[in-house]
Order: sequence, then C-alpha cells, then structure tokens
Amino acid sequence: MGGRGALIVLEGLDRSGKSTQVIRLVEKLVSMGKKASKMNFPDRTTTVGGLINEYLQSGKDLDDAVIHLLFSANRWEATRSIRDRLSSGETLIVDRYAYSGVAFSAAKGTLDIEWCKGPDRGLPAPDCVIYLDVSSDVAKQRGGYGEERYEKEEFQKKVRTCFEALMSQEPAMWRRVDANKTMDEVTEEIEGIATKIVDQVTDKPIGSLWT
Ligand code: T5A
Ligand code: NA
Repeated sequence: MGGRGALIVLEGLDRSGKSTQVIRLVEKLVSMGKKASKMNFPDRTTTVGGLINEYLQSGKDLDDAVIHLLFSANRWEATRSIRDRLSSGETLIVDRYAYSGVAFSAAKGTLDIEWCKGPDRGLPAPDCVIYLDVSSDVAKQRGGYGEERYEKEEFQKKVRTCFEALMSQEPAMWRRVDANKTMDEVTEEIEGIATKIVDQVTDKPIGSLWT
C-alpha cells in the first residue's frame, strides 16, 4: 500500500469510445479497492473551457494558434490538482490530453507538430497512453457524429496521421487497442493494461511531458 497514483490517458479519434471506457475503467479500479477518478479535456466548465466550447460548437472563430493555446491553458489550469491527487495516491483516468491537443491542431495543416508540442511541455507526463484505434467507417456510424467542428471524415483522417506520428515518437508510452470491437471486449483489454500500470508506478516520480 501507499505510493502515488497512476496517470493514465485515453486517446483516439472522435467516437472511438473514450468517455465510455474512462467511466468503466474508474468503476473497475474502485471495485478493486483502488482510489481512482476520471478527468477530461477539454474541461468545458472553466472560463477558458467556455471559450473552447463556443469554438467547438462552431459559434466562435479563432486563429488556429489561439485555440491551440487555449486548449493547452485548459490543461495547465488542472496541473496542480493532478500533481496533488497523484501524490495522495489517487489514480487519474484522463479522457484526452496533450496528444489530442497536438493531433487536432497539426491536422489543420497550418501548425507543425513540434510547434504544437511546445505549450504542453512540462505538464505531468502520463504513465501510459491507451490509444483507441477505430476505423473511420465504424466511428461515423456511432451516435452523435457530425455535430461539432472537427467531426468530419476527411479531417479525422488527418488527425489519425498525426496520432500515428506521435505514437512513433514515443512507442514505449503507448498501447494500441482495437476500438472497432464490442464495448465489453475493449473494456477487458483496457482493464488488463491499466491494472498493471497502477501497480508498477507507485514508487516512480511523476514525469514531465516532452522535456
Ligand atoms: N480537442 C480536444 C482539441 O482540438 N484539442 C485538445 O487539446 C483537446 C483536449 C472535443 C473536441 O476537442 C478536440 C477533439 C474533439 O474534436 P471531447 O469533448 O472529448 O473533445 O469530444 P466528445 O465529442 O465528447 O467525445 P468523442 O467524440 O471523442 O467521443 P468518445 O468519448 O471517443 O466516444 P463515446 O464513449 O462518447 O462513444 C461515442 C458513441 O459510441 C458508442 C457510445 O455508446 C456512444 O454512443 N460506443 C460504441 N458503440 C459500439 N461499440 C463500441 N465499442 C462503442 N464504444 C462506444
Ligand atoms: Na468523449
């Protein structure tokens, strides 16, 4: 017993099933007697998050660099809480993080990946990123697709290419899960990965992202 909690991030294209799986994973860890909670980015409840929400709902137009920096600021707002909670032994399961930040901004073609990584350098580093790999055909059949700014097939293909580039830069950090499978199959695979990570990190210092 004792030691810090794990920072586990779920990433993937829109409709890959991240929010569904984050909730299930937290429930599983809690049922195993672990202290665990979920977080999500963007956090639309803060002042910065409100601007992001307006932008995503296509109401507000912002320069590509400006919205990129707002998404990053929205993570920096949470860093003290993330560090404190991990240190107190709580595991955090996070629905999107800086990888979505880079992949969605770089996919626009106006900003390169290295520039996009800049503002998120120094955030608490995840212990593992679980990538829910969904095909475009499957994603677009799932509920709600097409309502927000980025939910267009051509754009999602570019986002996928950016995620692949980020994965190839840090292969040891990422675990790829086939998210075309049923919810229960995906849940089982994620639980296997996450429960091991939780047990492995207790004595490790919290890392610093991309530094
Ligand atoms: N963004 C985000 C940036 O540009 N920069 C950033 O820095 C960040 C953090 C909003 C947008 O912001 C962009 C990326 C996004 O375009 P969001 O609020 O996380 O980000 O997006 P949401 O619209 O809330 O969520 P997603 O579209 O990403 O969906 P999820 O969470 O991947 O999928 P989920 O779990 O809600 O499932 C979608 C549907 O599919 C079903 C579910 O029941 C649901 O109906 N489903 C399955 N059906 C069959 N089989 C399965 N295995 C299924 N899993 C889920
Ligand atoms: Na979601």
